[in-house]
Amino acid sequence: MKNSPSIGEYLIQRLYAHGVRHVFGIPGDYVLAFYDLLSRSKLRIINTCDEQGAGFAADAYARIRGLGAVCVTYCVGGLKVANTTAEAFAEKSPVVVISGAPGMKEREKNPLLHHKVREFDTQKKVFEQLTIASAVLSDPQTAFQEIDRVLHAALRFKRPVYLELPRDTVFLHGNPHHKTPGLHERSNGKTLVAALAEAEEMINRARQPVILADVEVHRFGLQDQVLKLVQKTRIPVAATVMGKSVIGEQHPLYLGIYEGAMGRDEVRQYVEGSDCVIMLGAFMTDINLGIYTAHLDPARSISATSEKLSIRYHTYEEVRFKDFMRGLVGLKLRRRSVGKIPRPPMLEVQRDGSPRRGVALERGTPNRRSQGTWGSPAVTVKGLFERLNAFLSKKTVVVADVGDALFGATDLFIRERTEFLSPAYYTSMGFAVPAGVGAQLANPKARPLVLVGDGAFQMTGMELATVARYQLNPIVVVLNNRGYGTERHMQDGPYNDLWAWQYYRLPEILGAGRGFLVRTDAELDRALTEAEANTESFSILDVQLASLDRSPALDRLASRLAKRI
Ligand SMILES: Cc1ncc(C[n+]2csc(CCOP(=O)(O)OP(=O)(O)O)c2C)c(N)n1
Ligand SMILES: [Mg+2]
Repeated sequence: MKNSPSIGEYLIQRLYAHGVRHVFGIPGDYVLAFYDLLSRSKLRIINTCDEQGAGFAADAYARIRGLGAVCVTYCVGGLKVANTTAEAFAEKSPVVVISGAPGMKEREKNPLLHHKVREFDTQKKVFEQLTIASAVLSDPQTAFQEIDRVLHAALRFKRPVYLELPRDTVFLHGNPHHKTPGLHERSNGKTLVAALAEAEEMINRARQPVILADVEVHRFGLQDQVLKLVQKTRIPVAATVMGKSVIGEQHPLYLGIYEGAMGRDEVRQYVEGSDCVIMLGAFMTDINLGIYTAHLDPARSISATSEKLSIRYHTYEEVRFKDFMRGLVGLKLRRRSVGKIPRPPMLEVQRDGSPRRGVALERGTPNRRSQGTWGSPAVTVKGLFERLNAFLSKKTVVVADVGDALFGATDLFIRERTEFLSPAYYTSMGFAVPAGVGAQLANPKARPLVLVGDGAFQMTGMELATVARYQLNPIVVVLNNRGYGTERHMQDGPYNDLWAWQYYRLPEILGAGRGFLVRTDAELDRALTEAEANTESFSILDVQLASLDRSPALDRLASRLAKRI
């Protein structure tokens, strides 16, 4: 079978064909052979400090480019990406987990080899639970087919997959007669027509239709279709937290984020008062729906996802999400004259921080505007987000970690579509710094604005070393409230305290980057201006906040969660 590529080569070829250009990970002896192949291929290896960092980076990369890859050694590396793979599964991100493993010949007589947990297939069994498809590439006869099957599943379902490469099969040649199948899947034509007819009738009859755009619009690259639908019909559009930024948030028909009773009241009333909610790619999670406080009546809804299409109480089988979306845009839909829609109060903070008109981040904890060291008021969470909002540009991709970084960021106005990344549903801390690495490599034109709490930063913030190594230039804002602030508002105790790092001094250790200590509004303005000008390296802003200060959005959430514990 010499004329065919080796199993390792074929895997690399297929990843490249699907748009992957970088593979994140850390080598180990079980995967060294494949690393050698990778290093001689068109794919670039990105070495992170820790496998979890590689997993989060690959997840962010996959969200932007449509497929990402992480490559690790057996168990000690593989099990470290179990959490990031779980996140990719829960939030629909197509990450290919490639793990090295003991060779098939080494497995005979079940010896105790290093890194083995219980059985040789223990890691594979773990990943079966965390992925949509998996395979051990142990047989050269079927390996190519298995690679195609597994990658197809990642692309079809936008979920992670697992490929295990025993170290003695990497260089074996696969089936020379193998033909890579296309990815095409068709809708059932008649069902599609019937579904579109029902949708047309329902939308045209509706008094106040509204579009609710969610995560799958992003994952399936259907942002243009949603925009066309909105432009053509002038039906207002809201997004969920998971779908945040699928439509540019400055669009005149954009209502804001719908999060049930957790979000802004005007948006909730508009969506829940609608007699036809067109839910596109909607993923009904508790955070998305404001801890199940949302009231969406199926009798008044159209819901299309990659897995299911329902209109009122009817379910249509075999209709692809993409076909339905394209069909919707092509329908004869009534063009609405836009009445009064509850536009989000626009933030009009000038880049220099003044004058402020119509500031939107309403409510929140009363501003304790204590005087900072040099007469400028101390920074508050609310003030921080107002300034960040004015700071965003078309090139910014906002990457928000769990905690007030995420809650505060939901109220930001993202200029362009699809420029907001966050683990808003699975909510694993430690995402943002490594995700910033993945995001910038996936789209080198974008500059990540990484928003991260001090607790989350202590988990994976040292991936700034990876940032330095690959000469990336994110602006990292550490919301330093000396503890697990989000939890303090639900139930406080010494377990929510953190050791106070001097985050702004990390550039000294890393030998790269610029650090800023930020205590006042004036220091914040100066730091943001200088960070923006510093395109040569990363910048880290250590923003010191009062430990109980919080964003208006967290205010809304905390009061709801507190009632549930
Ligand atoms: C990996 C992980 N561990 C624990 C939690 C539970 N948790 C949710 S928010 C939070 C505190 C976050 O602290 P920090 O990053 O400092 O952000 P802050 O809430 O202070 O803004 C914790 C511990 C989690 N979501 N993820
Ligand atoms: Mg904190």
